[in-house]
Amino acid sequence: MSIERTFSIVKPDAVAKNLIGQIYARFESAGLKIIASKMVHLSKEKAEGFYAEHKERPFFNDLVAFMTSGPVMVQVLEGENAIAANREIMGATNPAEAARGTLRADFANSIDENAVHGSDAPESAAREIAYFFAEDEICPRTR
Ligand code: RTP
Ligand code: MG
Repeated sequence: MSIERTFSIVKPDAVAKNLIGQIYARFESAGLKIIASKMVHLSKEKAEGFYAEHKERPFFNDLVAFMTSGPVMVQVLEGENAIAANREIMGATNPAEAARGTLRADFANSIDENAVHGSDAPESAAREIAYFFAEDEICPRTR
C-alpha cells in the first residue's frame, strides 16, 4: 500500500460530450482524490512535448491534432496505488479491448479518441504532473 499521485487528462472527445462530471465521479467513487485541476486548450507545441515519447510512431501527428482539437481537463489524482488504480478505471487503450465498466469501454469513440489519459509509471507521473502544474497549484488534503 502506498499513497501515490498520478496525472490524468479528460481528452477533447470527452469534454465535447459533456462527460467531465461523470469521469470525475468515477475517480472519486474509486477513492482517488482530485488535488489539482484545470481546463486548458493545448497548443501544438505543448501537445508535442507531452507526447514526445511517441514522436516516431505513425499515429503521432493524428494524436497531436486530436489533442489540440478542443479543450481538455488536466488533473492530479492522489490515492492508494493511484497510478495502477487510474489505469484500471480507464481500461485498455483500445475501447474495443477495454473491460466492461471502464471509462474507455463506456465513453471512448475509438483508439484515437479514447476519452482519457493516465500516467503509466511513477516516473511518467512525476514528469507529467510537473509539465502542467506548479507546486503551488497542487492542494493535498488535510482532511
Ligand atoms: P494514454 O497515454 O493516452 O493514457 O494512453 P495509453 O498509455 O493507453 O496509450 P499510449 O500507448 O501511451 O498511446 C498514447 C495515445 O496515443 C493514441 N494511440 N493511437 N492508432 C494507434 O495505434 C494508437 N495507439 C495509441 C491513443 O489515443 C493513446 O491513448
Ligand atoms: Mg500512455
